[in-house]
Amino acid sequence: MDFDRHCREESVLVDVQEALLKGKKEEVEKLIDETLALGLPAARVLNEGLIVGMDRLGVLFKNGEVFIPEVLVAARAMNAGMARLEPLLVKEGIQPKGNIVIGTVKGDLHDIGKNLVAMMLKGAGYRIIDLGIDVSAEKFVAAATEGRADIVALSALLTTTMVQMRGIVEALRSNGLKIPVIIGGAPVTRAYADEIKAEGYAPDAASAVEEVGRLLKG
Ligand code: B1M
Repeated sequence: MDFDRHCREESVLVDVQEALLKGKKEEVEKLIDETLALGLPAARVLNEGLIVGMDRLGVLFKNGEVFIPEVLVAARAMNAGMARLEPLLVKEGIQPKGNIVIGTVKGDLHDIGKNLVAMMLKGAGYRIIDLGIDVSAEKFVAAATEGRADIVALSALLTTTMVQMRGIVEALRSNGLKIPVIIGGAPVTRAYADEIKAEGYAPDAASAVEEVGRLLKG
């Protein structure tokens, strides 16, 4: 009996990863409930189930083996799993890896890419303060201050709105906030990030997770 239970404890975490990769939201929820019924700590379920699953998905996405629809569906499943674990994680006193304020810049209504980035970062263990779309420099400054941001993340999809990023970096600095800024979105490049003195740039959601990790280490 104990042996069977031990085997299930090991395999259920792999099942969580697989269900996440397939984007099966209800299956993820059911498996998370099973892990908790087995008495696994929520932090272990998060780290060895959901986060490993998201890491695997990130690699597949980067290599072009899965595409945006699969990532969105998996991200939804991950959010459902996280919602199940969240109250227990708080009880277990697990600290998020850092606070990230994210938003799409003023004048820009595109949010699919920004949401993907936010979901991947959440999956990697960061606390996300999502300001949504059409966000002014003032709102970024206020949220970064109130949310004790470790990173400010800016998304833009239009050549006409990416120019807002410069003003946001300047507004943060002129308010004394030396928080690293990461930028991204289809028209955005590393050269542009360098030009406006944003510390980070990522071309896609999986790279954004790597870049944030690099910025927080540095
Ligand atoms: Co619009 N749109 N759109 N649009 N739209 C584009 C961006 C466009 C390229 C289409 C085209 O003409 N070929 C074009 C921009 C041209 C340009 O400026 N160079 C365009 C235009 C012109 C417009 C309008 C002006 C159209 C009009 O009204 N005349 C208008 C502007 C509205 C506004 O924002 N003020 C408009 C409106 C819309 C919709 C509202 C209809 C809708 C948005 C719905 C929504 O987001 N909820 C829409 C859509 C869907 C698109 C396309 C078709 C798809 C964008 C998308 O979601 N891609 C787009 C054409 C295209 O890209 N093929 C287009 C999928 C998404 C996962 O990718 O957002 O690039 P993406 O995110 C990626 C990376 O960029 C990166 O990671 C993500 C995942 O890998 N990334 C980051 C994004 N943010 C990041 C942040 C990071 C790091 C990485 O760090 C913080």
